[in-house]
Amino acid sequence: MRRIVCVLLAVAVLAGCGGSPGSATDAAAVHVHDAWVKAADGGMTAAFAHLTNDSDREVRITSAATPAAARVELHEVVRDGGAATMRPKAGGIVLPARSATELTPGGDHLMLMDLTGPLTPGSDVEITATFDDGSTLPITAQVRDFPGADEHYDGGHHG
Ligand SMILES: [Cu+2]
Repeated sequence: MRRIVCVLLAVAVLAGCGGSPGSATDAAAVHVHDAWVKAADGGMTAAFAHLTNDSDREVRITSAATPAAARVELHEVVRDGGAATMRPKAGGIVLPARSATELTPGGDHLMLMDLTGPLTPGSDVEITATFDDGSTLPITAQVRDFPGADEHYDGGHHG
């Protein structure tokens, strides 16, 4: 009898973890690879990474924060005419089920606004990404020299 109770308890504990290991929250479903930030003396810069969503559902990054910047915006790059312009991405960054998403120069990225200090190559920046369900994913991004990612920022202005 005691043995049966123990087994039932074990099952209850597993069920309490969501039943699907590693994807109980949106953040737990996502893995980060090769995260990096473009080196900058101040002002703004961008962070990039490879993100994989290993779950069977779409998840969405809705905000991000870092001690290295006053605030972080989620940006997309749009081409109007020849010029590439970046702007806040409406609704955040969507990571489709069972797929990889790249935050890359010329594409979606995390924009670090009003840096609190210079970001020098070789150092690390800790970024926290927050998902639609409120779960958070810590991202360690390595600072690198990079000559591109200089898209014009329209600052949300229109016209
Ligand atoms: Cu940007």
